[in-house]
Amino acid sequence: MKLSGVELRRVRMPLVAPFRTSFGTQNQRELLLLRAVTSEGEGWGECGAMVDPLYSSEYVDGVEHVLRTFLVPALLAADDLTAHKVAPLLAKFKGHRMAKAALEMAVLDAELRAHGISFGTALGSTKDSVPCGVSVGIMETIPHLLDVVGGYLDDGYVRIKLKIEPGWDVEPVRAVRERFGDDILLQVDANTAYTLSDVPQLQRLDPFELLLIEQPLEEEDVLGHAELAKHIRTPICLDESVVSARSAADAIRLGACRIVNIKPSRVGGYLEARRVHDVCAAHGVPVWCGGMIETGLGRAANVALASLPGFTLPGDTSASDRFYTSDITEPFVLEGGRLPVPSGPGLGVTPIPERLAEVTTEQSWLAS
Ligand code: OSB
Ligand code: MG
Repeated sequence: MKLSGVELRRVRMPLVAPFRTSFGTQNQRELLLLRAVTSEGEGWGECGAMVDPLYSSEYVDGVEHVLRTFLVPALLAADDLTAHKVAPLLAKFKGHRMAKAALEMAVLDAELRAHGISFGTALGSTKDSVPCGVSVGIMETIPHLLDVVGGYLDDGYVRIKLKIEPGWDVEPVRAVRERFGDDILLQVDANTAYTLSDVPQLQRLDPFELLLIEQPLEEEDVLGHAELAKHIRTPICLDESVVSARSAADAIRLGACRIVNIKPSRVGGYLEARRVHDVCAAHGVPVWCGGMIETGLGRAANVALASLPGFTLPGDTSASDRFYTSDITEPFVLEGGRLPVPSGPGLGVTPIPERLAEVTTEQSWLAS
């Protein structure tokens, strides 16, 4: 396969409600989409990066620059391109995993569409639908939080994840347990908002039988998580700290986590995400699929990944209407708490041209 060019599209989509995490509040999602045009046909990629480098060091303008200057030219120069060659061809450029992930996704989609194989089949899917959880932002008040959580439970979500930060942790968890009982699957995500001096406060979460606490400490503090694990009963799950299959293996070996959140964008793509899954499975470590407020394109690929056998916990693979009134693909709709794994070639979904045009704010074409 020969890459003829890549179309970069910056899109802006309003969110149904502001989404607040410990690192900031989002009112809209601005992201980069890629359309790879190859000798075998075209494919779509979506980049997980946000406008500001608050979740990780990558951000939309930076991604666009590194794609334009280094990553896309390196692939345009390759004569016999396959999705599995993307990471090796880009390996000399350090970091920029989200940019690399988006490019590999577009090439993989083109390749799979050309061969009539779905993402799920290519990655090793073992089921045709996946159970879904939902990530719930930090709210102004407890009553509002309870309304929102109640709404998601009515929708059928099988697992609730509460975003937490110092000052919004034990009380919201207690309130949700009191209102909805001990049987709901409940977990929390701190997005690095705590330090080891918060051990006493984090111990106060122990009685609530949470499934896990996600990324309490900073990204580089893997040893700190291993230390924290000795003092709290809630299982620690890493998100930001796991950037590759190797770092997942190291974190497990150090005792820093008992569960891993796999986000393909964070680890450099769907092929590395599968390797993270494999490493975790080999160690008996459950994984689940995280999210980056994806459009229907990224959501399709995430649902496919979440249908691999090691994904034994519900992911942040919520329906399109969790974030968007109107998606750019046919929307993903929750049925009995599950989403169907797309079975068509490649992603199995394609942007609806009029919808894509509506949300596109900038467009450019990169070719040699
Ligand atoms: O930490 O999982 C996270 C969204 C943006 C950045 C980081 C995170 C999140 C979420 C939402 O929690 C996940 C989703 O449903 O897309
Ligand atoms: Mg997280």
